[in-house]
Amino acid sequence: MVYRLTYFLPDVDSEAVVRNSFIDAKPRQFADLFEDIYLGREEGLLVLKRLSKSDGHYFGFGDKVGPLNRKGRKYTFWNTDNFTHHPSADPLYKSFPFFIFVSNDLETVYGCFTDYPGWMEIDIDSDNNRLLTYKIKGSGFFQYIITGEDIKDILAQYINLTGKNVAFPIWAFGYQQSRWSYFNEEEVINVAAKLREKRIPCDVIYLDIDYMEQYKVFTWNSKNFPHYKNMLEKLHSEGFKVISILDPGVKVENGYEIFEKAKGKYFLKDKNGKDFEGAVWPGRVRFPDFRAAKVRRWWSKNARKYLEEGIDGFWNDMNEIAIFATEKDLREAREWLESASLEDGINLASTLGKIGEIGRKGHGDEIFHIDGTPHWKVRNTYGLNMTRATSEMIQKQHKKRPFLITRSAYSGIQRYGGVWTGDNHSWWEHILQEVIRINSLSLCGVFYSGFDVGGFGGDVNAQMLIRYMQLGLFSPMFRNHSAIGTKRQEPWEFGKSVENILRSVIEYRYRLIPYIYTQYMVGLMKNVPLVRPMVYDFKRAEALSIEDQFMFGEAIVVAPVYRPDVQKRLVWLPNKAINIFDGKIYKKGWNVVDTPIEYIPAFQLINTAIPTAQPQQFVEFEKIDKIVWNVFLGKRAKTWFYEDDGVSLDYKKGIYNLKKIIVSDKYIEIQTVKNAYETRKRLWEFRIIDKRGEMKTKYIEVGSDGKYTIQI
Ligand code: MIG
Repeated sequence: MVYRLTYFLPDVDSEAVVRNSFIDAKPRQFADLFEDIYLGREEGLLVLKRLSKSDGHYFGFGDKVGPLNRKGRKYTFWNTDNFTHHPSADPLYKSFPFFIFVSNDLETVYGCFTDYPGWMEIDIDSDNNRLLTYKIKGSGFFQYIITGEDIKDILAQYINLTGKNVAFPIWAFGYQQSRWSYFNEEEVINVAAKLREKRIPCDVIYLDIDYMEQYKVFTWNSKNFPHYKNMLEKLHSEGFKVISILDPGVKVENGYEIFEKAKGKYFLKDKNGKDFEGAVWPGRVRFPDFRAAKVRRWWSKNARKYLEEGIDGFWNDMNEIAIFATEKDLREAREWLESASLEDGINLASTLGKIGEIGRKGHGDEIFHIDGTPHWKVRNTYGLNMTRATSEMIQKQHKKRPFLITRSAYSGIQRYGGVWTGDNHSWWEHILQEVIRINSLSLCGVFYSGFDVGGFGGDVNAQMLIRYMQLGLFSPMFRNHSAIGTKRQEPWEFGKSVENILRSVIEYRYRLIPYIYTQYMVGLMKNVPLVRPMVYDFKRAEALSIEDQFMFGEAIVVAPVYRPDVQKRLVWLPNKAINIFDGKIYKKGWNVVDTPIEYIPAFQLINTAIPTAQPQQFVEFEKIDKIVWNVFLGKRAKTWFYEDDGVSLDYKKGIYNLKKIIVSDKYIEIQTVKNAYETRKRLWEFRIIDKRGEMKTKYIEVGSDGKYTIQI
């Protein structure tokens, strides 16, 4: 059940909640969970709750860094371009003020979504006193308390409240190559050619800010991309998709069409009602007010031209909003420096520090939306509404699945697109950190997420790149991306032997495409994320406190390597399992496993079946003519096989093909549950491995429809 608590009527709507699937309630109804012990209205609103029952774990909060269990710390929700993700960096790019509490005895579970799009702080018992503190700058908020069976149930209800994930196209599950920047069309084409020549599978190539003329949004740099249409055509003919970056800041320049059209009409305002100005890449810019529907329509019309010319999707960057400085900031900074002297000592340090912080302060008080709403009340939804603009256009007008990722987001973003975690680093520590972040994003309803594989900032080395890539294989979005000025990290950058390892890592991803796509699409229908913490599937004490392993779909336990030169690592298995790379069988419970450089520990649980295919150079599902099922069998395995056109929104109308597969020690049964999408006939090979590691092989031809049974 979803209950809504009202802590004074809010004067802004985040638009995160799309369904009235809740019941209005009073805090005292939750006496078994918590008790409201204080409500204060000093400089905003402060609510204190004392936990009634037991101690426990708190999961969620999206892209926040730190441990998977969010307990013992205070978090700020105020979307910020915060690019050094040290262990306590906060606030970050996104705001997902949703957590799921699980008591240590696993008996009590509930979700808590505090829906407020302005500045907010949530303190999860940092005093170790069973206290939860919610503080907003603003007059009121709604809080949704979700009760239910378990994490799965709570998450499904949260998604029911905030909206279903829109499906990504199937090619979004292929490997993706990016760099800030591939500077001109030759470079883009060379990277693409090299991938094909070296037979390193890849589906997507990215264009970063340098494809634009002076960083002007909706332009092409005519010197470096004079024949961009030919470039796009060539890339498409070789099976690549191309994603270009969109930054919200529109350059102030007379005669620049986008600017001319929007000035005085579509931009955020300053306190005098003039268009607000700041500095980002292009220099002086103004920012579209994406909260207004007319602005979203104008923006998406421009984006549409890009799509018509052959761009396949967008990554929405700098939309926290990131602002390097305003005129006022510069004036102030000059004054500070003017009056500074060496004698200031500590004050000099803080003056310089203050100047360094200008880009992160958010300018909430200085910006106003077209309808008069101060920016600080709705800031956290800016990136969401920017993404919504293009997403609604692509879904409604093109009737296609949007490929849209965004750096800044708020709860509900899953209706419009996915996210990446922003500017991580080539640091060992960030491998584990990204595991935690994508798992936490899943628990906030975002099923398509990714991180810069290899690390964005800093120089990666061979071993770290391998470990990063091996984790990327098991994340929803598998994209290698790095920053300007850092060591290059395309798969061939570290010599032949590393290239060979990385090729086989990427090939393994393509082997898994039938599994990944089925798990993702069936997951979408059932509101089950592709990537999830162990405790999501296994309600056991061990699982509750594991943050360095996770489930990739229903069958695979992934145990990344996140330190250099590791020889072995500890893995907890909820059941007997087989290493998917080397076939070694492990017992249920704690195991010490080898970590050779060629692969990270990943295990198929007993009584599961994984459909695989021969790796392709890019995803072409309809061309797959054989499915190899890897079955690790105790008594009985049951699973699904899903297929559709991979790109349209028809799946929402039920236009797909779904088969139910049961493998037991006596027979295999395949049943077509839905045949609304016609599939080709394929050979299905079942490789059934039993507990002792012995394998039996069976073949069946499977068509679009029908029921198939064979004896073993
Ligand atoms: O602050 O467009 O997160 O992926 O390469 C730098 C340049 C701006 C930040 C993005 C990153 C992108 C970069 N951008």
